[in-house]
Amino acid sequence: MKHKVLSVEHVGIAVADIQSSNKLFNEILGIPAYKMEFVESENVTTSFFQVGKTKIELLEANENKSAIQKYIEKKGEGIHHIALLVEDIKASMAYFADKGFKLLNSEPKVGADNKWICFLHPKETNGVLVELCQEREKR
Ligand code: CMX
Repeated sequence: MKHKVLSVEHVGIAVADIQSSNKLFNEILGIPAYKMEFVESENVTTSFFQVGKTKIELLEANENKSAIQKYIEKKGEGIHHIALLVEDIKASMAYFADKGFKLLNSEPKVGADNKWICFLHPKETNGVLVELCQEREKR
């Protein structure tokens, strides 16, 4: 398999209070979140809104160790990452490793919404944290 991006799967937004942000994004998008989920591997609570073929993910930190807590302390609330749905996450990880990109995990890890995920360091991607993701049942 080769590295192939299928779509922008979601845009992740760091928020301080997910309950009030759920209400806000319900107003903005005209639809409620279709799910809320605690992601153990990342220490975050997430909610997802389906907007056409893509999604918006809200992320609230569960404890100080969380990447989201650190991000909000440093930069405030806002767009945290862009997730690309790839055909084969291992092939995409090999592709980026081969090109010298810094992968933030050496193996795909379990992320929110039933995905395998891997991040690329934002310092090498124009300051944008890029998440690669793949549906778990397709692996
Ligand atoms: N987008 C853009 N830049 C970011 C960033 C983000 N989301 N998070 C951190 N940075 C910047 C920092 O501000 C810092 O910039 P400066 O050097 O200019 O100050 C730089 O990246 C490096 O920061 P760092 O101190 O080396 O590293 P951090 O401890 O802040 O960690 C990162 C940054 C990206 C390595 C870490 O947040 C990480 O591993 N992220 C992947 C996991 C994750 O984000 N999980 C939460 C979401 C999970 C989900 O979707 O469910």
